[in-house]
Amino acid sequence: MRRVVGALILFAAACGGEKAKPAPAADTSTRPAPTPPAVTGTVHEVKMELVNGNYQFEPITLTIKPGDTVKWINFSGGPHNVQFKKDRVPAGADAVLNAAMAGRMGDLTGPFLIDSLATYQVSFANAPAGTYAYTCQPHEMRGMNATLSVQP
Ligand SMILES: [Cu+2]
Repeated sequence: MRRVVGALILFAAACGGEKAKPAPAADTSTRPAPTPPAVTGTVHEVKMELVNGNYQFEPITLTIKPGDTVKWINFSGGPHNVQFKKDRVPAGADAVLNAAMAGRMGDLTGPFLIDSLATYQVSFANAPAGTYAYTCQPHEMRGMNATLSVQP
């Protein structure tokens, strides 16, 4: 048994480095884990990154189907977050988004992603079709803005 555990540790160490996933949170007693949002539909990844001095979402535009999930990844230059622009989302989207955004810091505002490769997922189940503009609060003035469209 001990040998097996040792092999697993070696394996984990060998795989360390980029894209290392955090170990499964077996210990939930030390801090309250936010309720993981339900993943629905296709998962679309959007990087949050700093490239050549530019803070950006990549891709900067994205088209998804109703019910898909968008997963933002703190790739570089964080902390980042996702804040939808209240006056630039479809009518009726506010309530759906606020319900779908775990750990919100405010209206339509996701938490800061601090750890490298930390992710934040939002399900667009029941979200109305249309274009959603969003920004990263820390870097809004640096032009870190993007849109996604929900198209049936
Ligand atoms: Cu940012």
